[in-house]
Amino acid sequence: GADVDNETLVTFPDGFLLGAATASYQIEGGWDADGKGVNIWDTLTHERPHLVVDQSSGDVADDSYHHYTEDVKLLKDMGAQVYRFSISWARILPDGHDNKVNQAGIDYYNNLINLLLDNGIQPMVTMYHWDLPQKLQDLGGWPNRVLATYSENYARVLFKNFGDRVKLWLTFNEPLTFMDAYTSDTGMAPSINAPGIADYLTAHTVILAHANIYRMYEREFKEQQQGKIGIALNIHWCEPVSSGDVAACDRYLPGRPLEIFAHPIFSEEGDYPSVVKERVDAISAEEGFTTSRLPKFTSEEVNFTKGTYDFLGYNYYTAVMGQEGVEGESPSRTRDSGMIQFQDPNWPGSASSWLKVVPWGFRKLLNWIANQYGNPPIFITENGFSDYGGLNDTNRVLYYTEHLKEMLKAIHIDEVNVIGYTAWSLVDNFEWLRGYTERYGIHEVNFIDPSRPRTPKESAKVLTEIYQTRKIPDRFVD
Ligand code: PNW
Repeated sequence: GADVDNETLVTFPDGFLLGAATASYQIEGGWDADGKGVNIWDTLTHERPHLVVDQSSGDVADDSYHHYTEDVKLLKDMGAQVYRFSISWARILPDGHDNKVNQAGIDYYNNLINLLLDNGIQPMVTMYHWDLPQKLQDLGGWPNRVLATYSENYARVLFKNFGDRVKLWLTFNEPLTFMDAYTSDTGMAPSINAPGIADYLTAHTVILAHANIYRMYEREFKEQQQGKIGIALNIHWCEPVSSGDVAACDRYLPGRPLEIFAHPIFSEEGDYPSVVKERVDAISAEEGFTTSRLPKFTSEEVNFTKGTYDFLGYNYYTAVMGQEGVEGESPSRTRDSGMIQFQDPNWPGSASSWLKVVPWGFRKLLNWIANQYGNPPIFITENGFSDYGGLNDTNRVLYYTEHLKEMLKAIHIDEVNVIGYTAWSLVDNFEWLRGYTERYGIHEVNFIDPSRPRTPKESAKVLTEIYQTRKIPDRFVD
């Protein structure tokens, strides 16, 4: 590692971007306003409300559709340089297809983008953060490969309308999470139960869609617009239980989640990792499948997909322990991985059952990505902590300061190429199947008051200090 002084170690490099993140369905509301079409989260919350713990929905949420000027003010007051938000596909293309564009949707995002730029804040746009137009789900959703083409058509509408001003793009948010929306009928939208099959089909379509979008931008827009395109991936750090479990964690990292998406796009060979192909093909055969449950890329597709990135977006929240062994039903990705996972009971918790506080996992994972893929530029697109609400969010303050310190060690000591950071989330919002019970905001939102007032929590004040001084304050450094 590099030799660095204590002051540098807690300071953000020049040019490093700091900001906050949100997603359309979680904050916008206006679910049927001004010509927006129905998406799969509208359908789930309206038709199967029991799947959401408090039976709530994003119908109104933070009502950012009507209060976006307040969101921009919060960002401005914090000294944020970048705002990561997502575009609601069905607000732009109500039926999912590009034959019918909803001008009110275009106007909404134009107003938001222009206001951000007027305030010196760079927009970073996620094209897809889980709110698929229902009309495309009616065709089968992501397991249907035709969506790789429809996604490209949607992206073209975005580049045409916003690409003159938006220079940072993410094609997809956490495909690892939304492929699981096809593995259980009590899970996220569309909540379909086809584990070990529809999840792999989803991954395959999403990888091809990402590549289509990247190549289309290269052909039609890049020269003029000069933007950068990435994808926001997520994975928990996997800590081996013992030295005999290193291989199990290696299968978890490459075999299971992250590399399913990262290897075809970021590795030099391209394609799925061979450990994934071998295991899923072999286990499929053992289970009596004539065709492997893992779809195959042609060599043209491997070459077309390889290298379709300008940076890697990464969402870090937590870690797991991994051990050799088999768990999960047959067929399933869990079973395919040949690893048993659990979390150390000594790790501090949060309001979310899956989120334990493991800051050192962040540094280890950043190093793992850098080693695996030749140190690509990494943008931390999400990192955050949940509680049950309240302005005095001491545990969230600690979560942010500890994780930022680990990230700065990765940058300065390990020389990992991290280029930006957006905290999840700017505001309390609709936390998917946990409704409004788990809060991730650095600003509190009063969901009873129709004007949805926003109030800075202690964490917003500390992040403001950090963003303005561009260093971790002394009182958080030991
Ligand atoms: C991310 N898990 O989701 C999403 O990108 C956000 O929309 C979400 O609000 C945030 O993290 C907090 O949940 C995740 O179970 C959902 O491991 C679940 C998991 C991880 C990330």
